[in-house]
Amino acid sequence: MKKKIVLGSAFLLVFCLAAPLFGGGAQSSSGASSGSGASAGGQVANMNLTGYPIAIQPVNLSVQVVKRPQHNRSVAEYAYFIDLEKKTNVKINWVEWNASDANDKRQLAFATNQLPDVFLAAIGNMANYYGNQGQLMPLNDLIKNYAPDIQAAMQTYPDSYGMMTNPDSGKWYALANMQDPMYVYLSPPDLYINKQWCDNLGLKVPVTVTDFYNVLKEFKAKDANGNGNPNDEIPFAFSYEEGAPAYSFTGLYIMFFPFGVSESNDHLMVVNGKLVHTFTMPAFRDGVRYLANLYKDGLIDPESFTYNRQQLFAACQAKEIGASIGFSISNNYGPKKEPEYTTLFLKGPNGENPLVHKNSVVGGPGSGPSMSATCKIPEIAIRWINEFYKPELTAQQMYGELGKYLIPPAPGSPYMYDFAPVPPGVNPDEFRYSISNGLGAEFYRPKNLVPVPAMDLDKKNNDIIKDSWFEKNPIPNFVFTDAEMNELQPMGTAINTFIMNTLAQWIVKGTVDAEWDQFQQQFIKMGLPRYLEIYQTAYDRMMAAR
Ligand SMILES: [Ca+2]
Ligand SMILES: [Ca+2]
Repeated sequence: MKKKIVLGSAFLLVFCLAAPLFGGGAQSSSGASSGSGASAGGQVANMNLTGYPIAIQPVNLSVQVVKRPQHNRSVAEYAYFIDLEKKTNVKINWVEWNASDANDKRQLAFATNQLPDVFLAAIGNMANYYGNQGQLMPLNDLIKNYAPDIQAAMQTYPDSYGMMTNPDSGKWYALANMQDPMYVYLSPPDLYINKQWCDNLGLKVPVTVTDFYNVLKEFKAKDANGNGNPNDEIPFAFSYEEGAPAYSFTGLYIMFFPFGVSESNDHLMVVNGKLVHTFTMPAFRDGVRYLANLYKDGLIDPESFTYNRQQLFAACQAKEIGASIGFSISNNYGPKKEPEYTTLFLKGPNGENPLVHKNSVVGGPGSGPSMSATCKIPEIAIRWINEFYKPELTAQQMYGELGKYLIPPAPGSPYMYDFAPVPPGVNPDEFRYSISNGLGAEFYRPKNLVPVPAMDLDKKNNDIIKDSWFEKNPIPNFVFTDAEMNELQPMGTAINTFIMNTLAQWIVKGTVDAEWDQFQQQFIKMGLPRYLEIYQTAYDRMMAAR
């Protein structure tokens, strides 16, 4: 049984749009149409199976990308895309969507079936759904026949097969994001503390959650920053949610790790081979009690429950905040305060090792490029997408054309490319966005492509420290059938809203013990057993396919 997924107001517009939105397809520059295309004869005849140009007669392809606020020009203007067009004979009509409304535009495009030929940006976990509706092109044979570099990448990162394979049909409707583990943050955010304040008060840097509590109490009671005012220190701040019933990017969930709960936004752990919801675990309740204690004693900034990440960073830089959560100390505190802070790797109340959630290396369903079923030149399109799985193009589209930021490797360098020093006073990220589309299409980064960027080094080193504490059975990115997805989506939204609201209340009001049993009963009534059953079915299927 297939239920329609409601796409909001998009359906209302179905009948208003008749003309094709995207000028893709098989028109050659000489004006000759190459016909119905997708059949082997037409386009393969206009294509070199290897080498360049890809298309013998020039062809047009419409390609959607996401444009972020940092991108200061059209994708068409980047030097490596101008080169690519000359080299391949594939003229691109770029369809650039702003990150802020890309979701709405994508939903509208699928609702009206007015689709660009290629989605270079990830279309996300609806890929299998759209594929089952016949709106996306199955890629299995195209990749096997025409895309040797994509095939090689998949063999190097074999988890991609599980993420790409549609459980309903076995078809691949979208590629998966494949980045070598050397470039991926394996662990969630970190906890930072002002070591200077500890020194000022003659305190050791905390090791356990109990130490952390005691140090925050001292920060509050005393003049930790030494400015003569004992009352201007805010001991601890974070960002709880950001516009969704989920932990923010700089999430509080890491505070459950010392209690033996590898909490994440899936709220799932594998215990004896079975998935368990963290909000049902006594150890999770211990963590809530601890956080409620911090709140009761005035150690948590109440604004932590309303800050988004930018507001948290601004507060950390403008106010006197002793501890906070983030991905880099300089992001949170700015370069001026950065030297005062250090990263904490908190252990449990009695010195137990933490249990740290481990992020997946290969992205979930729909995390890589895909092709619409209306693409008239699929063989040429897949050869064009294949170019992004070569080091040369993937490096340039992340870091700009060769010779500016990205440079050939120094003799003896282990990397395929190195970085040039950025001009003095220029932020490396701003510099690279001026010459590349950067984040907009970051879906393939093989091992040793470039050195780990400087801004990621601390985080990567923290991952190494946490290595032995990672959960032994990490939660994968889940792949669902259409039927599972239709049942899960409304249930998941209701459950996540319920639990995230409840957790905030438990911390602020200290009511977790009074409400725990009633909460568990209500959780069951909301469908928790069925919810876990669907996840367990998907999990077992994925483990069996390994
Ligand atoms: Ca104080
Ligand atoms: Ca002070």
